[in-house]
Amino acid sequence: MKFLLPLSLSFLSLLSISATAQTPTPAAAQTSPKGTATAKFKTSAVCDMCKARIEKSLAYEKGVQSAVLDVPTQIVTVTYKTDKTTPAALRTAVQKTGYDADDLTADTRAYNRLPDCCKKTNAVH
Ligand SMILES: [Cu+2]
Repeated sequence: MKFLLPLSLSFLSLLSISATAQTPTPAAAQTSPKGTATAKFKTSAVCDMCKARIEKSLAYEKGVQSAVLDVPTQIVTVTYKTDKTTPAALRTAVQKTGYDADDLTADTRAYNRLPDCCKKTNAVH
């Protein structure tokens, strides 16, 4: 009977994963419940300082509810109010912070002000 325990445990965790996955996000969501949507785009962030810098500047953007950057993948996930801002405006905010956003290139002056460790010529670290 012992061998059944791990099995039923993993079955339970599978169940709870699918239960939570159902609720909020149809991946490329355009209209989630309260007029919010989620945008994801690739940045040129290379370290935790970049992460903090980008998340902070996005947090100050009008209409942004949350911004989370994943350093290993360089992808920032932004939840925003659709009546206050657009993915294009969010990408521009990232550019002005000194980072690329998808195919948009970082604002040169902001980029030049970044510390050396945050230059995009560095590997993610
Ligand atoms: Cu950095």
